Amino acid sequence: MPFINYAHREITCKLVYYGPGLGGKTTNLQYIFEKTSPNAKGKMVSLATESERTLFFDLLPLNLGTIRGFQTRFQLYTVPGQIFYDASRKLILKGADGVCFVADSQEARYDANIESVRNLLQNLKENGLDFTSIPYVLQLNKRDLPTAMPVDELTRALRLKGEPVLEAVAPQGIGVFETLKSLVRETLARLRAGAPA
Ligand SMILES: Nc1nc2c(ncn2[C@@H]2O[C@H](COP(=O)(O)OP(=O)(O)OP(=O)(O)O)[C@@H](O)[C@H]2O)c(=O)[nH]1
Ligand SMILES: [Mg+2]
Repeated sequence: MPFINYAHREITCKLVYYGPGLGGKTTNLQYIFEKTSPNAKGKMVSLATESERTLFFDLLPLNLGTIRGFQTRFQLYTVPGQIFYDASRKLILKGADGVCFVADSQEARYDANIESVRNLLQNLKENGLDFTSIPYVLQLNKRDLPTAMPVDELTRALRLKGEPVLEAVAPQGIGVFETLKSLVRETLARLRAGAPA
C-alpha cells in the first residue's frame, strides 16, 4: 500500500524487481542510479556478496516530482534471485505497490524463469497481495545474447495477465527506463483509481 503523508504532502510507493538469479535486477537499478540526477535520487544501498550476488536486497529511492501537490517518491527494491533466499524475497515483497518481473531470456534459464514466476505468485499470496490487481510489468532482459529465446515464445510462457512486456539489455540501459516508466505508469494509475493495494 502506498504510504501517504498528508502533513508533508508526500506519497511513497514501493516497487520490487523480482526474478531468477543473475537475471539482471541489480543491473537495472545500477543503470537507473547512474543516469538519474543527484537531486532526484537518494543513496543506493546494496547488500551483496563478494561476487555481487544480491544477499538481501538493493534499494534505490527516487523522487519523481509532484503529482497533484504531492511529492511522489518511489523506492526501488530488488530481491535476491537465488533459490535459497526465499524468506528474504517474501519479506522484501511485503507491501509492494508494483512489481517488475525481470526474466532472463537465455534458453538455459527458461526453467528458472518459470520457477521464479511461480515463487512470485506464492509470495504475493502469502503477503496478502492480489496478483490480478497489482501493477505489474514483464521485462525480457539479456536480449543481446545469441542464446536468447524468441520474444513471442517467452511472452507466451511468462506473460500472465496482459501486462506490458519490455525488451531489455540492462548493462547498456536498453529498455531500463522504459520498464521503469511503464511500471510507474501502472502504479500511478492504480493510485488515482483509489484502489486499496
Ligand atoms: N549480456 C548481458 N548480461 C547481462 C544483462 N543484464 C545483466 N547482465 C549480467 O548478468 C550478471 C547478473 O546481473 P545482476 O544484475 O547481478 O543479476 P540479479 O538479477 O541481480 O542476480 P541476483 O542478485 O543473484 O538475484 C551480471 O554480470 C550482469 O552484468 C544483459 O541484458 N545482457
Ligand atoms: Mg541482484
